[in-house]
Amino acid sequence: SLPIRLADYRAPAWRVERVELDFELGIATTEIGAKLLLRRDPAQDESLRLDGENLELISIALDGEVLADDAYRLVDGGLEVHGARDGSVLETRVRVHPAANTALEGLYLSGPSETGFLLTQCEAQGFRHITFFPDRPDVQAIYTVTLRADRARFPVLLAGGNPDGSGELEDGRHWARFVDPHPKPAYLFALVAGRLEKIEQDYRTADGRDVQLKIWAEADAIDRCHYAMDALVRSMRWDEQAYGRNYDLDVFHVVATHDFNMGAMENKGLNIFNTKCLLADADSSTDDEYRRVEAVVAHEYFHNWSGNRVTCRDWFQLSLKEGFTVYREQCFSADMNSAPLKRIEDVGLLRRAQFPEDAGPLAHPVRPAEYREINNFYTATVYEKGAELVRMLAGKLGTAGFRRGTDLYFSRNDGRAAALEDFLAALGEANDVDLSPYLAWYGQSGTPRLKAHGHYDATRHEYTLTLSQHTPASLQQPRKQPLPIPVKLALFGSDGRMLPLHTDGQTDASEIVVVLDEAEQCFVFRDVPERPVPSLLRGLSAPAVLECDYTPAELALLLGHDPDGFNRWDAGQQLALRAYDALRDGAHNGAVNAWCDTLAALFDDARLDAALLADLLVPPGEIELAERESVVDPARIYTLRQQLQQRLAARIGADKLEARYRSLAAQSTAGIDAVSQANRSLKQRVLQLLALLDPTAACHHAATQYLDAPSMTDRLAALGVLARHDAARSVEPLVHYRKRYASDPLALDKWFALQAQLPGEGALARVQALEADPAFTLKNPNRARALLGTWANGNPSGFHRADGAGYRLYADRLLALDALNPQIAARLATAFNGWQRLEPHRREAAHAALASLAGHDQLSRNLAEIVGNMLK
Ligand code: DPP
Ligand code: ZN
Repeated sequence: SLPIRLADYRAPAWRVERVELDFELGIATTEIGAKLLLRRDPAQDESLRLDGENLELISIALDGEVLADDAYRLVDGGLEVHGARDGSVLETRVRVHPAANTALEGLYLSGPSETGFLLTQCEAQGFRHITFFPDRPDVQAIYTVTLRADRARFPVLLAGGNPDGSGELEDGRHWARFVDPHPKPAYLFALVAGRLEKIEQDYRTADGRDVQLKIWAEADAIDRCHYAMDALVRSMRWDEQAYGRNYDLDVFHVVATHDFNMGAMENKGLNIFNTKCLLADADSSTDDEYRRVEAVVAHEYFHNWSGNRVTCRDWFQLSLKEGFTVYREQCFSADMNSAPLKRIEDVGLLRRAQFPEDAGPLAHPVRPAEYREINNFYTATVYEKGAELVRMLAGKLGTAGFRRGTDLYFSRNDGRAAALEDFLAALGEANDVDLSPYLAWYGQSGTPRLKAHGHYDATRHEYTLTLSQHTPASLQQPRKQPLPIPVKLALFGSDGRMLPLHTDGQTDASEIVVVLDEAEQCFVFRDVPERPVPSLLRGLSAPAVLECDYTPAELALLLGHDPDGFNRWDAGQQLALRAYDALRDGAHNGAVNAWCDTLAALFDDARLDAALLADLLVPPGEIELAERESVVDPARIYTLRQQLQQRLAARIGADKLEARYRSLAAQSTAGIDAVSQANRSLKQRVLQLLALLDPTAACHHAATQYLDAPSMTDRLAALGVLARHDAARSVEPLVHYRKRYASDPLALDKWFALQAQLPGEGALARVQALEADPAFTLKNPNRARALLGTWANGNPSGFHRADGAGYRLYADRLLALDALNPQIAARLATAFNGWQRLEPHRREAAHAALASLAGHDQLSRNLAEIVGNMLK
């Protein structure tokens, strides 16, 4: 297939003003009638062309007349109709087969045929699997949807919009109708039909609308939806307060399914969630999962304005809604929890997932220039880097200025399909600043390297900071241009206190932002009493990699003294990288000692937040470490990182670790309040460190903790330590867990994932054994991700075996998965990212596996694009 290019965008020649859909629902077969009121762009004279895939056309009529065979033509991927004019009404009737739809795109069945329910997933292009339609986001229509089905088999019938009647039909069937008054693109259409239970709550918006909130799930899951409801109410309030955005329908439905390609989907008035991102309870969910539920519920709710009321002109603008909504969700989570911890989590994800993507063969700009399969562009770059770009703009405008800008953006673009330029224009105009230079960030891939060099003139008391930037070339963009990089900075004195800053423009702040918008620039600070230690790119003020010639002692000073938790953590991460390098190169121990000594002192600091301490005690992960190597040996990286942590554990000392563990364990509760979560987080980290020094003692604690655990977080933490340090002793609890949670798919996913993560060459055999477990299936995306995805993405030393056997098995599974679900196959295939930098044996084996995949002629467009880019 040919690539689709941003540069080729043209407004639609045909629009749909209203659409009436009629579903005759059945598990094996569903029939769909569609009635489209068409509008033609007078400036274009193309004949009508509608998208449609895997649709069996039963009948077609134009303006009430059945169409003759030569008046329409079924073509690859759609339908051409002759004779339509502005105001014409096209009626089609098609047949689809939900139970046979394993791709989980369009209308499909969740669960077994006898008991499961029907649902839809339309983003990005699923609607064309439901009916013939101009399936593009700049075609926005008013939807009237009527559902008909057997009442006993499908007691609950839901679609987006407001309810507009329901009733009985003959033969035990019933119907329900929904009207959505807000014009929307087809990707936001949704329906759900089946046996579902609900919880509900009334909500009154700030502008006075009464809304019924309903969360729906199957009987075994409905009791675990209360936390999501709580998060939904808090999200709705927050959006009213932070952005002045009110909800705009009389009902808001949320439905949970175990079978979902994504995390969740923001369909208008009918959000659909992967259970993984919706269910939460103390017995089966970890603290991370609680936070994830809160964040995803907020994310999908926030889309009602950033995505639905203002949608995207075309899929190249995907980050217009996703980057902005991720940013909104990040701020909400920061407000609900701890801002520094949230920032640590988000920057960790950015460095682990987005930076490697941006440096490898799949690199693409936040606004890609072309794609073959849009589903491959729901990436860390579009989401996470996109959110960082919004954060930069928000930082530049300040809270009040950013709000002025988003108010203008929403009011000016309400009901429209917008482009990224519209977003920057509104933010800029509302604040009288020209933000157009920031557009360059959206069009250029790669992570800029920011180099910093400081010079102190002791006689003039002047400090000169020279900043320079460089973005490594990529295949598509051999020449990168300088970008505007806001660098938030502070200067520290040798006593660890922040120095007041005096520049030409400003005075006396202790933290300022300078913007580097050329390849190199100098910034001068006056009245600096001593040679300062600069703290740069604070809060990660731009998605860049900082390269600064700090001494270990300078980083240790920042790690020990920075009043801001995130910046303290970030200094610690940089120092840990130095320590890692020293260990690897057999160099002088200065950095290792500085890192260990500073953390050992902080370990004893009773004022430090326990959750922050837990994060400080973790060095950068294996993927981040691999990013800095030109020749990657994952086994060696794993070993060195273990050694580094061992040094830290030894420096703190077994006695102190043991004592801290005991005191934290004595305070364990089942609560999900911040204090209880912090306790669990630190307790887990302390136990892991203890296990590196004294595995026998740690496993003894872990065995007890597994049995007594009042929460899933504690239970899994204990299981993880046992499985890593005493395989024999872990057998019994693993069997116990498997039995205890046999009927809880989400808890079983964690059981698969925990074992898939165990390091070393034995991982392959373990994965194969787990594939034989009766609960394993490639048909469920969560299960496939839990075992295969965790192994390939979250266990570098286990996946990258020197003999390449891991790659061969994985390529095999990708092929099998591709025949079922191309979106998931393509997503999992990205685990090969970075293969070109592997040491020669592994590189050759990875290349062979990729080449054998590329040689198959039945690959989906999804998988073919990823594999093809990987081999470019
Ligand atoms: N459901 C996905 C999300 O909310 C795609 N829109 O990010
Ligand atoms: Zn989203």
